[in-house]
Amino acid sequence: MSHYKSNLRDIEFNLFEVLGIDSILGTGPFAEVDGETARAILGEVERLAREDLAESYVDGDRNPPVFDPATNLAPVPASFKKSYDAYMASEYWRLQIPESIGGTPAPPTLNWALGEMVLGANAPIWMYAAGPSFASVVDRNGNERDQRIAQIMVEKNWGATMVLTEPDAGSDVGAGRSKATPNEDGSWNIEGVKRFITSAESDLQDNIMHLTLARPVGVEGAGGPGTKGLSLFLVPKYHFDHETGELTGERNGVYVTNVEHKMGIKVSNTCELTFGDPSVGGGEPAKGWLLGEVHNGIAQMFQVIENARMMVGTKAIATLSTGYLNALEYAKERVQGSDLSQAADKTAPRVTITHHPDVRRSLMTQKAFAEAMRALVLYTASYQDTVYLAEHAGTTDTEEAKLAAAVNDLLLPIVKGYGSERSWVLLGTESLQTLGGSGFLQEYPLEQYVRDAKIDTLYEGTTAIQGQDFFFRKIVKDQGKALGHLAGEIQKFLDAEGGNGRLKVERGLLAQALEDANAMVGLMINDLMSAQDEIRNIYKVGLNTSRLLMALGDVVCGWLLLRQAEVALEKLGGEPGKDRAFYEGKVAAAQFFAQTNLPRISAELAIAQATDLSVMDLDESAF
Ligand code: ST9
Ligand code: FAD
Repeated sequence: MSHYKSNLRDIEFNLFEVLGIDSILGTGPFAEVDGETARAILGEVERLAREDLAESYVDGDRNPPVFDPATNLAPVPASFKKSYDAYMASEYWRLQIPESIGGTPAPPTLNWALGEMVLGANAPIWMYAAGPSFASVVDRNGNERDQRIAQIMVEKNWGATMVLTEPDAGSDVGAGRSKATPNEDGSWNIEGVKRFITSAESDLQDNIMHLTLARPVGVEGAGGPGTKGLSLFLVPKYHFDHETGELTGERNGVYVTNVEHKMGIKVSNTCELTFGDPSVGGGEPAKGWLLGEVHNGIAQMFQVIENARMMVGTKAIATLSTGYLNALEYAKERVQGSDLSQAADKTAPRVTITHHPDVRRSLMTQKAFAEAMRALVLYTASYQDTVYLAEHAGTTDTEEAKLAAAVNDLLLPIVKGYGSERSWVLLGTESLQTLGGSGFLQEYPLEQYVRDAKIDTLYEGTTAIQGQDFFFRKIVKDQGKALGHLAGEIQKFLDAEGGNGRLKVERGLLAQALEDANAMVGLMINDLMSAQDEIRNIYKVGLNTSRLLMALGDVVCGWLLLRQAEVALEKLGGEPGKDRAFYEGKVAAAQFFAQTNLPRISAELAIAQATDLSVMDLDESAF
């Protein structure tokens, strides 16, 4: 039986009933994907995920790849290869890439909906299969040579990696020391050691393209300090003819020199990658080609990072959703104890644990967060749809397109930072907990979910980095434009009367939460301004960036659920038929989230208001 439990009904509710993506399907760039086709693809990917992809989830964990230092190889288990091959054979990965390199254009909303199911079933498949998506960044930023390389990467289904981190450069990417020296023939020699590189070795593909950040040396106008001095190089594992794509048979001097032993996602190889070390492999130089022949590495790499941050948030949320549905199934069958109202009667019949108030609280908490954060992912993707359509129409300069790009940017750290924190915590404290001691056993998928989801708060920028990105870049640097738009959307909802008066109390709670979150932003901006006179006040901001990220995540999620509840109430007012319970569940989740989470934001504001510098003043020895 599959570990993976999807929620296709809720995905379709988001896409078609709330976001109304039918209006953009079957026309313009999406001519080949109409509403009917999209629904068929969703159904097929759901089956694929539940059956073929989920099949190797456990085996990949119990029999992970083993690194062989003699050959520098780390093959994946056969079971995983079978799942990977099934995904590649399905060809659905083509929906994410441009036509010019072999893709079939589809809206990001549809792609992230599919992504949720693949990532929930077996996330490393999505990561190993990301070569074509990486190729789209090569295509977008490349010159003619690179655009041909991008096509080759897709034609040949090569793998690809994003290569930033070094032993002394994690969050601080700009501290990277790997260097690049130009050769006469236009290539560069890369030297250095990178750490923690995902998918840098496997036996799944004939070649791997490493998108590598390194600092040029001896080149005027390039290679300065920090992130801005980094350039992006295409460094293949094997050399190939840049026109035909045929492998030349020569090995490039970039070798995996270790594979990490990890807490989770063990089948996803996390590699130390050594460039141009004469003592490694055949001692060949590691040759790279400068992407687009421009020194703009960090900005180019951030195109990959933005996509990967969305991916990580979606992975976390997908795991929470399947975690919840596994917990729900267990709770409906597990008989334990009597109904609380009959607790005094020792002969009272035993009931399933879904009868216990605390289990109901826990299940509804899981449902509300899983559905809220799915809504968050797909709402964010709807801004990506707007950007995509503008790019296609050549109208990226319009106010609408610029705003959509900025709102997407604003929401990304919420998807990644808030999404991963809430998911990882709830998977442990609620989903696994629902199974009691059984949750701790490998017989059930929950313990693997918890281990596999922890990474989501760490890679692609830790939660602390997401909080800082959110406040300093997405709010302050943006001068509050995207945040103002989002707050305006929430205010519009508050001012409207939808929901037959049934959401009145919850509207009140949302209004208060929005006011508190706005006050928190105002407070932090004041602290930031005051730092111009008293620099240490910047610490007060730093003490609250993660808090703000989580608070605003709650506000947005609370709002998105209430918006859904309005749609559900309308449907319930008609003839919901077999969907009655589904819509009633939507309303209940929205009310529960508002009642149990939004009031906490007032307390978070009070904590932020009371922030002082005592933690910063304390001597390190007192910790
Ligand atoms: C990793 C991988 O962890 C884990 C899983 C891998 C799985 C891979 C497979 C799946 C991925 C598929 C992807 C396919 C791609 C498809 C694409 C399709 C189109 N937004 O603030 P400054 C830029 S990998 C955009 O001064 P510092 C910007 O250019 C490792 N750009 O920063 C800016 O210049 P300007 C992940 C941003 O103080 C410049 O950077 N590691 C953003 O120099 C400098 O900005 C991390 O994530 C942004 N949000 O450096 C590192 N932010 O201002 C985390 C910055 O002129 N650390 N830029 O525009 C950070 O993010 C740091 O804050 C820092 C600080 C490094 C940016
Ligand atoms: P550090 O940066 O040392 O952070 C340690 C702690 O300090 C964290 O809690 C952090 O939040 C905090 N901290 C650090 N700086 C600040 C600050 N300025 N303000 C506040 N708090 C701060 N990298 C790649 O390039 N490519 C990959 O494919 C890749 N895949 C990975 C896969 C796995 C399984 C893992 C574990 C990592 C991967 N990484 C990859 C690296 C990953 O992105 C980094 O681990 C991550 O960015 C954090 O860097 P670090 O581990 O060096 O932690």
